[in-house]
Amino acid sequence: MNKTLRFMAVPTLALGALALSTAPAMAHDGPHSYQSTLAQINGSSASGTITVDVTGNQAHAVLKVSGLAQTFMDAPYPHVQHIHGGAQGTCPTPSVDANGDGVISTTEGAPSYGGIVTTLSTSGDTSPAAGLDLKVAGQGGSYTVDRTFELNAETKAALEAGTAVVVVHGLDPATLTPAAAEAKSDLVPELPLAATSPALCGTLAEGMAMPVGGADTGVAAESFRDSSAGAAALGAGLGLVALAGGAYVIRRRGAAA
Ligand SMILES: [Cu+2]
Repeated sequence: MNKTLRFMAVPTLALGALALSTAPAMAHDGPHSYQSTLAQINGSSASGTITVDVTGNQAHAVLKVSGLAQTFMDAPYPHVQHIHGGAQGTCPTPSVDANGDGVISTTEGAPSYGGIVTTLSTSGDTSPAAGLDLKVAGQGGSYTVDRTFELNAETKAALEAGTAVVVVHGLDPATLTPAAAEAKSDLVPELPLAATSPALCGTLAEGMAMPVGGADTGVAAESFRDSSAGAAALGAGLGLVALAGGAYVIRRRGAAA
């Protein structure tokens, strides 16, 4: 953990300076609402939704997930989770699994969704510096993270360009091949590959009430929405209810045993 923190300290300073230098350039600022229904990657059976409401440089994000890996070393599983941005604005497909281990690692997915621009932490720092801090990661299989924070320039630009992608990390090693379950993380060698690999992914697209801004990348964002967002939004509502019911049954059974 110490090693990680020290490693992250330098990019923080650099990003802070960048944010200061570019933030004033963005002035047009009515409220905007971005949403995504998160898709499963790497064989996860989770589901999730996120809304990010933006007014000026203020963001209000509500992330709801369920069905993620629940425990890690007898403790609630820490799911690091971020808004990535600045790349293609897409979620990676199995074709990017360069080393053929059956897992799309965070690094293998980066050409699709880019680097971390915001950490969807449970408290405190929401900058990329908190990206691998397990103490402020989502905890357990199902939870809601509701945060209001100052939007940095990179995240704002990614939202406006349609390249902002929400990624929730952390797989159940039992669902991977034995070799992949034993492999070390591509990000933090002290952690297993499963801990940092993506489980849920979704591109943030601007919601119905607001006109879509970006001319260049608006096409990609719109086609994503058309293909999945409408039907998925309806399906997710029903699916979340079903999942919540299932989790309750499992807990009751566990408690009785
Ligand atoms: Cu991430």
